[in-house]
Formats: sequence, C-alpha cells, structure tokens
Amino acid sequence: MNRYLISLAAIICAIGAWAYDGTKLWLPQQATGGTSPEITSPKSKDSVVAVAVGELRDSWHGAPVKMVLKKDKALGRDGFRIIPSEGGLTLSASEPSGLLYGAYYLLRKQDSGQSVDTEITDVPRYDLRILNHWDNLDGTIERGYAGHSLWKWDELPDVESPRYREYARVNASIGINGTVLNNVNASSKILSHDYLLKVAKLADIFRHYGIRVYLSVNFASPMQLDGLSTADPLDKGVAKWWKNKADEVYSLIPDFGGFLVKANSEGQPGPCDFGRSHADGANMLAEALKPHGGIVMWRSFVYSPSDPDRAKQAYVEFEPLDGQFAPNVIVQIKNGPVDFQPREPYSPLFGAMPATKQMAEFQVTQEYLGHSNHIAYLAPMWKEFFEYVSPESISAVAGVANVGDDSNWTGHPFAQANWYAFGRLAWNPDEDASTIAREWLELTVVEDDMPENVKSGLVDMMVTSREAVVDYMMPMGLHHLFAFGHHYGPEPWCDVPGARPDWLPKYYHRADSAGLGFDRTLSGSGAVSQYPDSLAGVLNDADQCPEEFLLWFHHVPWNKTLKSGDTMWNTLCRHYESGYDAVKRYQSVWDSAKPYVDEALHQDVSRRLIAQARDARWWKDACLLYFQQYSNMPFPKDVEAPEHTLDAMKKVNLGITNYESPSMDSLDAVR
Ligand code: GCV
Repeated sequence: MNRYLISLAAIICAIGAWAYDGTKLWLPQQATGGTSPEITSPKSKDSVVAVAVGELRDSWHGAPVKMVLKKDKALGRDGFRIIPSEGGLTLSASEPSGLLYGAYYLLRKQDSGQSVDTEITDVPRYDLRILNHWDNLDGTIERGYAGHSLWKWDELPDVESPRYREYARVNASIGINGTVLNNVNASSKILSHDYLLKVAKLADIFRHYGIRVYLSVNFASPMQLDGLSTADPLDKGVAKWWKNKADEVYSLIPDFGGFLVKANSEGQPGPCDFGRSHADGANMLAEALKPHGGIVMWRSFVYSPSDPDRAKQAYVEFEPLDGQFAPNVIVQIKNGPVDFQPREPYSPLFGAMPATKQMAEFQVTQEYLGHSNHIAYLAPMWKEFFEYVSPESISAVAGVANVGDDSNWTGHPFAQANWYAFGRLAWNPDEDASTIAREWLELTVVEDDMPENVKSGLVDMMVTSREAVVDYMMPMGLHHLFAFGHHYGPEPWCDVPGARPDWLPKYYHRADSAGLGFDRTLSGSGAVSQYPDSLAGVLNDADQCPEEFLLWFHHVPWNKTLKSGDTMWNTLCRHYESGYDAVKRYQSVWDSAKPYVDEALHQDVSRRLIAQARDARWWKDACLLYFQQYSNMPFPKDVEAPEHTLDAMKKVNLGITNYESPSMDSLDAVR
C-alpha cells in the first residue's frame, strides 16, 4: 500500500467513534490520541496561513505536509497544488487563501476515506463564491427556515458569538469566500456608523478564513439616513454622499467586498424612480467603490409591467443596457426567468449581454421546495442550469443562504447538504451531484459500518429528491401554484382580491377546458424568442419542447398525445403520483439506514419525511382535483385515487402569513 494512502481504518483508530452532531456540519473532527505528522508552515505572519496550519495540526493524520507560499500564475489567487513524494506532501499556493483551501481539501479527503496519492492542482472556476443572507436587522430572515439570524446585531460589536468563527470556518472549508450579511430588501440603517462598526467586527473575524464581507444597500439611503432630497444617481450631491460612505466603510473594513443592490423591484427604491436607468444607478455606486477595489452586484430581478409576460420582463429591461455597466459591476441574475421555482428554464438574460459581467444567483434556502420540512437536494437543479449556461460564460455565483441560528444551522439536517453542495459547485461547477452527495453523507450522517447498498440508497434518495418535489408540486413546466405569501402549500385556485395578477397561480397555469399551461410560443407571449435561435425553435414546437418545460412554454390540450404515447392529462397525473411514491420510498430507504445513523438524527429526519409524504399527497390531491375540473378526464388506473376532496383542500389554512414556515405541529393539525 502506498505509504500516503489514507486508510479509513487508521482514521477510525485515530479519531475514535463519534456521534453525529448537527452543530459540527462537515467540519474536520479533531484528533484524539495518535501521533501527529509534522506540518511545516511557510514563513508568513498572515492569519489565514495560521488557520490553515492549525487545521492540519489539529486534524490531519496522513503524511507530513510541507506548506509553501510561492507565486504561481496557474494557481490564481485561491488555487493550490499538492505533490506527494517519499518525504511527504507538498502543499503550495500563491496566496494564503490557497493554502487554506488546500488544507481543507486534504481533510475532506481524509474524513471521507479517500487517498491523496497523486499530484493534484485545484483552481476554483470563479474568484467570487458568495452567500447572500436575506437577514433583517431585527433578527428575522426573509424566507429563512432555520431559526433567526446568526448575526446578533444588538450584541455586536461587543459580544462575539462563537458561531461567527464557526460560520467562517464552515464556509472556507467548502471554498466560499464572500458573504452578503443582510437582506436585499435592505434597511438603510446598515450603512449607519453604528452598524458599520458591527459589520467591521464580523469582517475582522471572517478575514482569518479568507471571507470578505459585502452589504446589501438601499438605493434611497442618502435620503433615509441623511435627509438628502433625492437619491438620483446623476445628482452630484448623491454621488458625493455615496463616495463619502464608501470611504467610511473602507476606513473600518479595508477589505470590504462591495454592495449588492435590489433596485426598482418589489417596492424597493432605485434609479428608475428618478428617470434613470439601472446602469446609471449601478455605475454611480461603482464609481464610489472603485478607488477601494470594491464591486457592485446589481440584481436583474425586476418585473415592472414592461411586457404582459412576467417571464420576459427582466430581459426586456436589462438586455438593452448591455455594454453600459462599469467594469466593476456584475449583473446578478436568478437562475430562471421568474423566481426560484422548483423547475424553471434558465433565464434568457444569460448570454444575452456579452459586454456585461454576469453572475448567477441560486437559492439555497428552500422557499419553493418545502422549506426545511422536505428533503430536496438541489445540486441536480444547479447542474441542470449549467447544462444550458456554460460555466465559463459567467463571472461568479451567489447562493441565497439557508442558514440560521438553529443548532444544526439549516433546520432539516439534509438541508446542510445544499449549503455544502453550493460551495462545492461554486468552486467547480463540473463536480458531479451524486459524488458531492456521497461526500457530504460520509462527512456527516453515515457511520463507518454502513453497508454500501444502504449508503447508495441514501445517495440515490438525495439525488432524486429535487425531481420528486417537482413531480408532486408542479411537473412538466407548471410553476407558481403556491399559496399566496408563504409559498409552502398548493393553491392553484388562489385568488386574492387586489393582488398583482402575476403573484397568483392562475396567471401561470392558465387551466381552462382547452388545456393547461402558459403559451409563450411565438403566437403566445413570444418569450421563446428571448432564447438563442436554435433553442427557441425547439421550445416553440410543442412536439419538440422537452416535457419538463412543456407547460412553461405551451398551452397544451388535455388529450394531446405526448412522446410517451399517452395523453397530457394522464402524464400529468403520473408525475404527481411518481413524486408522492418517491417520498414513500424515501421513508423505507431512511428506515434501512436506522442501524447506521445516530438515533436522534434518525428520528428527526423520519418525522420530517412523514410530513413530506403527507405534503406530497396534499399537493397531488389539490392539484389533480383542481385541474380535473377542467380536463374532465378520469384518473389513470395506476394513479391512487385522491384521499381528500377539493373542498377540504381549499379549506386548509396553515395559519401562517408571509415568509413564515408551518411548524410540524401545525401541519399535523390541519392534515
Ligand atoms: C428578498 C421573491 C421572494 C422575496 C424575495 C425576492 C427577491 O419574490 O419571495 O421574499 O425578497 O424574491 O429575490 O428579491
């Protein structure tokens, strides 16, 4: 055996038995006993190097490691190289952060039982791998399902929660190097001096782990904080205000990353309020940040009624601005054209602005995929995005965080895997979703005696889980069938007097006696024409359009025969059934894992799976009974008859409002 082969047995001896503890996530377990190999650190006073050395000294059990800092263009800022030789491993990097990522790489390999016996060079695809927190200053989290915000603003800057350091460490261990601390629906207070001192305290902690801090800013801050009469980006006083504010920020946080902006969207102020364009607004902020090396991430999530089809609106507003943004502006685009639905085609803005830097925004928190009650492993969804949008065509990726102050950080224990997978894919979008799932399981949930067939059952459960959610919620391209406000349960019938039509399910599903789905063909809303010609032709033709997007792009007759040879109605029914069946199957898969996972963890996930199965049934019954009123067709024989009536489904009231998540007890009570 190669002397540097890291054997699982050795690790078990060194570490000893350990129980799953959700608080530790996938972090390296500290060694107890055994001899530690020599770790030679480079001559550097940099605190990031000190952290990297400390991690290896605390937890590494393999060959001696020599850490070397030397400029190597091929490694960029964050890349590293590991070369095994008779004397041990050499870990080299151009910058301290590269050594840190290399250290975590070694520990990940060790803790998941893999060897490091060949040379490897690992360079991240993106320089900017960033989490977006939608955390409010009052401690609540918009669309957060894992407790309150980690940031204890009332206590900062005096009190340093130990979780701040843990948070930075966890992110660094998966390659994340930036965090936007506050909600894009931003309070201008975050830019007040008092709050900047609090932000600076967090930045001081995160810096040791190579994490830069960014802030979401409210475009009307000059008016709200300092009483300026306008926030017009072309007004000299406004530009000066932002310049001074940027100077103040950098005087407190020299490595501050920059601003994230949601402007002229869902009631947020923006340059359009003053007759200016998004580019005018972004460039004015970019100018203020430029001397300090900061960037502006300007979101394209806008949907003013520039076109009757909401899916077209961001493109209509942004595509004409191509080439007008300053070099330190990146336009941040949600993966799909509407809003983080369980499945959307990619946003056609990607690739449509060749002279503009673009970044993808994914949602790690499960706003539309069962909150923290459902298993929905999202790596396959993000991989699907990269099948259409080449990773090279974008400059960075952001993920809306699913982290809160719950003891296990993410609510559902399996939701940790989404945080993990986001980091791993932001580093390398070519990684395989099931490899990441297996790695996460090995680092967290599974104990070492778990048989391979049980482990692969769990991997399969994770990898298929997002498709299962799509199937029982909104298959075949259906979207936004959610209850108004909380986005948890089904309400295809939902009608809220006075609400924007494009916040209501009927706007999207368009069910009638003729069929189902939104006609976005050339003879409908024309949204297909926003895609490149070769794809637009396929999407425009109901016989060629991939089935998973059929009802996104077409209004399809209920009895139309699809490629499978069956009618649209029967196919739809079977998707709902298949999603529900998958969750029942997950319950047995999880049962089979019982002897090999921690007992409390097993109980926790089992309880959530019971809720998920009930929710899947609820979705299936509600949607199929509702649509059947229009199809007037019977359920296929292989689809279980509904357990509920449509009237009963319409009466379900979770008693929660906007942004809240139902508790398990409230779910038990209503279903
Ligand atoms: C932060 C959706 C969500 C909102 C969110 C918004 C956005 O509309 O429901 O909670 O607001 O997206 O991404 O800005």
